[in-house]
Amino acid sequence: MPGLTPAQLQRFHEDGYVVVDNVLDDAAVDTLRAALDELEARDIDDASVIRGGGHIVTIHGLPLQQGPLSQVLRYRPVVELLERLADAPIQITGGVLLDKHPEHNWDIGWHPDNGIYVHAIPDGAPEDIRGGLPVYSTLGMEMAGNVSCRLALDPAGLDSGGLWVLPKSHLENHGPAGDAKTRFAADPGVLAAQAPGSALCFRPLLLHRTEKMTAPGRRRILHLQYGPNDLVLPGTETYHWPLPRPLTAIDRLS
Ligand SMILES: O=C(O)CCC(=O)C(=O)O
Repeated sequence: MPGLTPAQLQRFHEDGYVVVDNVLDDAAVDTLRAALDELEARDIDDASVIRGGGHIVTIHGLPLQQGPLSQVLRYRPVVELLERLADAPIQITGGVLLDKHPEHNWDIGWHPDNGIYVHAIPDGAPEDIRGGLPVYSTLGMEMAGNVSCRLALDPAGLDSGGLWVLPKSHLENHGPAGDAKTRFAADPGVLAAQAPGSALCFRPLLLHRTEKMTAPGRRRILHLQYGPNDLVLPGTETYHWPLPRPLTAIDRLS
């Protein structure tokens, strides 16, 4: 596994994010791109697969897919990196593909990812279904120990819709107030540029934003979500993904 240096680990803990290069080698990136091409070519009726501009734009519930698209969540180089960052045995809490391209382009202002796929929405919480899956938006620091991992299959940088982050903003949950977009509008933050095969790992409560891509091509990101295996949510449980808990690693994408 490409090493995570002590400086990178420290940066992750202090700033709430780190970019690690070459987590996936070229062969693994090609396998994942081919799996997406194959899924795109199939005419399937799946509420979690959202199409637009002739492409699959979003897949919610990657752990429910067959083959490499779900195996990548258990792929050893990814799992070993995530266990080091979480400093604990981990569970999968979600997985989404985001394919930004000129025909289906978007920008989003500052926000945290304080939502998590759950088995059932707790009593009194708003109904929130994404790609057919229930999501609970946490109000406190329940997700402080979680780690998201954005694996890039294409460049994700300045002109290709990369992610901008606000270092150290993960120390509180800015979600419930819902005003992060205007409150931090004057701060451009830091671009966490990615090369194909790299992983941008960050605390989901870290404020992040994205701009439209202006370059030609696509920006495919596998946004994998993990939490400590002993994560506790008020009045509910994490979604029951069909993967081992705590998560065990596999050595091949096939
Ligand atoms: O990938 C992007 O362009 C933005 C994604 C994002 O903001 C999110 O996943 O919360």
